[in-house]
Amino acid sequence: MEDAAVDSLVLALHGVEAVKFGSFKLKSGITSPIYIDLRVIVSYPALLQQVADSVWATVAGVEHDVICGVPYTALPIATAISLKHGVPMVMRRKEVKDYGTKKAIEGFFEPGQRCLIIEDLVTSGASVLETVEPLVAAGLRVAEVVVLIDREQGGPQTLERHGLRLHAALKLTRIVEVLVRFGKLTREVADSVERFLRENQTSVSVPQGLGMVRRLPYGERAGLSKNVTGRRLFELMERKQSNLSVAADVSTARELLALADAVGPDICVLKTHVDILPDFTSDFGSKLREIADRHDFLIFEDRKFADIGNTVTMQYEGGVYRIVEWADITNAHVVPGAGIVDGLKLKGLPKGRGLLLLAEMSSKGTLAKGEYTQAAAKIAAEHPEFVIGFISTNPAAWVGGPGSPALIHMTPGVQMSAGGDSLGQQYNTPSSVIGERGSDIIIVGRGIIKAADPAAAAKEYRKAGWTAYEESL
Ligand code: 5BU
Repeated sequence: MEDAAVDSLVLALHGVEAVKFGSFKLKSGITSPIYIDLRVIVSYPALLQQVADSVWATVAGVEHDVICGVPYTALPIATAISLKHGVPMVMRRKEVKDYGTKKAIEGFFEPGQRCLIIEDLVTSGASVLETVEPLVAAGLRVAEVVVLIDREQGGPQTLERHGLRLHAALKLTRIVEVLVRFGKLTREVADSVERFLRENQTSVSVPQGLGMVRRLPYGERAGLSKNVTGRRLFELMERKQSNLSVAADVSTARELLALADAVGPDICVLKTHVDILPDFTSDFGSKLREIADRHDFLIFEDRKFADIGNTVTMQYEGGVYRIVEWADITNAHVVPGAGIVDGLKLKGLPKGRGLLLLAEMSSKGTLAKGEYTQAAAKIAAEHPEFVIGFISTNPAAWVGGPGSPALIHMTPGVQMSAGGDSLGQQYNTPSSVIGERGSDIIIVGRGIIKAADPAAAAKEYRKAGWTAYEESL
């Protein structure tokens, strides 16, 4: 927005006391030097139009198919935009808590359409998240939010962690600056507002009751999976009381087979990178299978396919490794689009194999976040017969939560204490991964294989992972 437009809007909002200064007791009990209440703008049609125009100008160029105002104050703003610019609107019913059984969204839309969220004021971002959740559950894609005023108390950061970008027409500090400049506010009050903002930052990492599906026991989830390997995995986790996967990144096939035998009793999945083994031979698969069957675990080749459908069919089945012959599970990036799943499915499904999609990665600076993660979740939901779940790092923070309980979340980057390595790996603890981040399986590599006694370390990780699971039920 141009400076003059900002000045005029701020003065108009101040003129109708939508923005007030003094000493106000908030719902939370905290005393705030500023009070913003935008409900009053419906009484001033010219101001409502000015607000709607400013909000609209803030998202010029942001693509969307429908808009949705966060009830109630933003509804007239969204309506004004809809009427002036001919954009269809949907409405979220605030009263319907259980959107599984009742209609939560009013208006016509097609699943997969992009919905732009319109809000009047963002403090923590919690109200926006409450509106986004049922929209996503109804099949809309949501990645962009526009707000008239960002109170600059942590809202944008929280929304970003949920894959949402916040565009703000006005920021609170800018409002204060304009009012000081026009002599409406003393420097002293302005300073107290700035201090208040600094000292009252919010953080909504996992909002209570939002995005979190009640965690069902692994055993119950077995019946929900539409894939044999997915079902087997849940069943064996329950039977064996283990949600531990060991990343067997040792230097030779010989060492790998010995490690599999040593940690076998404590794991649900052994994860391999066969392309690092100099002594790989064509009987590797059958040898590993024998150990897996004896100790009751599944084999996951962490191949991270990333090519077009036609190429991955050949890479999955052919070459030296013949992955589809011996690996129960493999994984794929979604960067090529859904065709990669169709390609792998062609070879894997007849053998009852399962696929994990890389929705997030554990490495620093990963680009697999936000809209990309949401796209992976959507592709998984569209292929339930073959996709058994995700590689993810914080599914509890996903828009709409970890998704269907039929899908499993496996998380790498796990050690007993948080930290990282010198090449960008980032570690979280078993209790954080399972208890707070909503994942189902911990994947542990160096924490176990570099331990003096890997078998003993596996037992410890198994206990930590399982205890965190039981506590989260
Ligand atoms: P570590 O030694 O616990 O850091 O090993 C982690 C393993 O998980 C290793 O085999 C990685 O290739 C693998 N991994 C990962 O660390 N992060 C990811 O996002 C994905 C796989 Br996908």
